[in-house]
Amino acid sequence: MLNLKKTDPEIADLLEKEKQRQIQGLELIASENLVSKAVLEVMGSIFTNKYAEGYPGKRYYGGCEFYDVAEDLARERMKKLFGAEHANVQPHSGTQANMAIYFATMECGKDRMMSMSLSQGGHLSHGSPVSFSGKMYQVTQYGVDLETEMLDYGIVEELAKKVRPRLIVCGASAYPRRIDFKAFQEIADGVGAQCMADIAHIAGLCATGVHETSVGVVDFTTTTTHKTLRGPRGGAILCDKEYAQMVDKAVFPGMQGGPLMHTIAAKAVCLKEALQPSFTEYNRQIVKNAQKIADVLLDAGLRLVSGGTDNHLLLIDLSDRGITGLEAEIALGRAGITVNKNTIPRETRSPFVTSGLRIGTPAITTRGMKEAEMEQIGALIAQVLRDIHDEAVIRKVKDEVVALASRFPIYPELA
Ligand code: DSN
Repeated sequence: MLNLKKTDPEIADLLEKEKQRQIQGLELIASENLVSKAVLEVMGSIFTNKYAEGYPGKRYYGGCEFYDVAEDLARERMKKLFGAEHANVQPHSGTQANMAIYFATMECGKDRMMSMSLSQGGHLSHGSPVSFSGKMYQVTQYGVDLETEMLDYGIVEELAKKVRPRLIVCGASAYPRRIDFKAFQEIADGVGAQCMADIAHIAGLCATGVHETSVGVVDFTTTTTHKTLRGPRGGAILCDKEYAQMVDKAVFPGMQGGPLMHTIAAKAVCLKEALQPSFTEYNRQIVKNAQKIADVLLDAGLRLVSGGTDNHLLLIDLSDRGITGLEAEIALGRAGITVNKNTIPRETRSPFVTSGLRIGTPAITTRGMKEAEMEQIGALIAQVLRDIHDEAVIRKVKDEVVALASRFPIYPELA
């Protein structure tokens, strides 16, 4: 970073501090991961210098010959990884991938959609009133069954029959259980709707068969590339050939201008990594790790939403502990454990305060941690949550976190 240090010492200093935070801490935010050095290299490369509006072979700028190859590689690898007929790798983010499908399938200001509510596990871009999606479409939301805290497909079907939406969205940001994509498509078919699955959180699990895939099952699949797929921050869309043209048109020129070609090239790299057999083992371990932390927390007397997890994340319900998600997030953060506060079913607090904590294992699994380390991490979380004001415990946990993290370097040469 010699040039950066000379040009902008303030940013260089922040980068150094953030490097130390990542090296010394435990990243348990369910939507985050640690990319490979190869992905980092492409993200910081001269591919960032170019405009390439359009698609491979049909660009609105000259000089795109190498970008065409890079984007084709990303598309082909995406199709291969998911067994999809068509892939669009241009969306800048998961939200923009979702937006493209809304543009492709619904008339703005008129059409109805159905989706999971944010407070019960859905995503902001699935029709929350504060997002473009809630402002541009008529949205009806389903939640989980409040007893089981799991999806009840009968309730979703009843609602769909009443609402008669054009699009049913499934997929979630804070749902620890399996999602039955086939059931969602059948419900959509039954009411003449189309179905979109946002698999951003579980994309790696779906690609490797650790969770049933939505690709080839529902009409449209959207994802991010930076969560369990372990790539650069960005989005992508998968669908059958019959929808290829409408999806591509909705992304460009419908919703975006120039694609971020350094990101698309980095997507190609992460997808090549994801096509290796070790990626399946990695995703299996993510789930084993989440289940191990869940067991430790349950043994420590904490309540988990739905009682456990089938995927990469778990939600702790703190409502009987006399502390909020916000307070718990801050206390754990001071101990070097990064998590995020999260709403839970039957939430009574605001999304900025919350009664829950979301914990995920993709990043610590990337570091090579397994069940033994999960035992330790679960115990450390439980110790902090027992009394978030106990400074001696926070200091002791922080020391243990730093020691544990140092045994599993993220980029060994940076340590
Ligand atoms: N907001 C992200 C998450 O943390 O789940 C998803 O986009």
